[in-house]
Amino acid sequence: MDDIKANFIGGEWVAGHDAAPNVNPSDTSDIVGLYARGGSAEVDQAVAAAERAFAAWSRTTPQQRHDVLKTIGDEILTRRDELGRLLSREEGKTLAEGLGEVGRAGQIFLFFAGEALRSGGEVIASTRPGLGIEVTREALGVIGMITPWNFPIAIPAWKIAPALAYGNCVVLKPADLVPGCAHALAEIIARSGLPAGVFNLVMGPGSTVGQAMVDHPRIVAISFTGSVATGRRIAKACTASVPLKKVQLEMGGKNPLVVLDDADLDLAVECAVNGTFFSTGQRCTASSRLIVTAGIHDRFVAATARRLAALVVDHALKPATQIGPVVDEGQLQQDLSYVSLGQTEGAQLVCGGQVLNRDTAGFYLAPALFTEADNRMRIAREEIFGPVGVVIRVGDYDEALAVANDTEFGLSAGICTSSLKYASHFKRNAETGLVMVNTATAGIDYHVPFGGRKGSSYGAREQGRAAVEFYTTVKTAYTFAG
Ligand code: UN1
Repeated sequence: MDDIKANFIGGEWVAGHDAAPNVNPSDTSDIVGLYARGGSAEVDQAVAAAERAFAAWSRTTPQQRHDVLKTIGDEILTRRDELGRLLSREEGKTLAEGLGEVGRAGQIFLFFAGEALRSGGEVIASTRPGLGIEVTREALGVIGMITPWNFPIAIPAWKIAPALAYGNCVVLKPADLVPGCAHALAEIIARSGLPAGVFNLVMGPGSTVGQAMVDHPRIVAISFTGSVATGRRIAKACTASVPLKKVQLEMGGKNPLVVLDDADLDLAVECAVNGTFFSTGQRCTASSRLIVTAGIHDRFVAATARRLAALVVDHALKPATQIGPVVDEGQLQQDLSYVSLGQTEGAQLVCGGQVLNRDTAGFYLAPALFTEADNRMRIAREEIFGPVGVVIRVGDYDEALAVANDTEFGLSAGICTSSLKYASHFKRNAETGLVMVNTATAGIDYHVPFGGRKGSSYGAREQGRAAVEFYTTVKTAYTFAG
């Protein structure tokens, strides 16, 4: 039996009560490792350690915080190949995608190393004589982070890095399915010079570890990325708890990619294939609705179907692979049930949607494309989170925009067009946090705000300079100087 990878609490590696195997979705006979599972006792210990560490950490100099974050970022980038392999092995995205994600995680730590040095405030004249006002930002305290399986290192990085940069302490619970990258990140953080207790890792299921974090009275804020149903439950619990918790939620999407008659066809197909199917469609930014005007519709569908048929779906670590497996059996069953639902609802399955057998036993699904879909169908309204594209035919730009916005979600929206007029109008009128012109709805930069509107996101934006909003609280200080 392998060594059990332990939780990291108060600067020590602590075994859980229990351990679970981390299974490779490309090859279920390959066990990545055995990972400890904690419970509410471990969450209590982690929060206590983080609280003890907070007073000193929140008063460290920006230089100290910069140096720690830079050390973490540098090690991630130096070990990019090894960590990228681990990521692809445990999550199933292709090696190129795994390497890209690890690079992103490293750069996020370097970005926030810089931000630690740049934090400042404002001095504002009072409306009353003799008074001066300073507006400054302070760390919150102990922050709980609950992260999903689809970005096992980038999402933990974009929550942890700003939290530490602004002087907070952290308890991280990574997705139970993919603890490997979070554990590797904890090892890197453990030797970065960060004082004991500032960062803690408690692995395990959301129903126990996540719940204990959400219920914990000494956790002051929760940042969560995951499903809508869980996000809503977390928001309720955070606003019902005493004291109230600050909460940030990044949840689902049903992101539209509009393709207009005047689009560059090759570019539009590229955007659709990348946005809808890369990372096996398992991105909250995936273009799961392809809204196509009538004049280009048939050419677009034919070219996209040809591209899909040629994509190599196989083991994530094989160099030729373009689409890795679905993450696990449960997700595969969900994808398959939407493929059959789409047919029942009357959409036409143009290609894909069937389970594929490969040399290794994994969860392989042929990328599926539906046409003749109506925006009222469930396949056009619910997030599938798999390699399933849904084409909706529309008459013109106005109808395309109306359909694009007719959704409970609002994360990302894209348009492929050569018209400046339509591109500009779409940028202003898409009801989303991200808007993409002639580029895929998924795949974002690490140094700018990320987040959505409506049912996709709640609370302050993540990433870039916007991250300061969630990870600090504002203090307005008045001084009477006579
Ligand atoms: C991306 O599209 O590059 O869970 C990032 C997700 C998002 C991140 C998407 N929070 O898919």
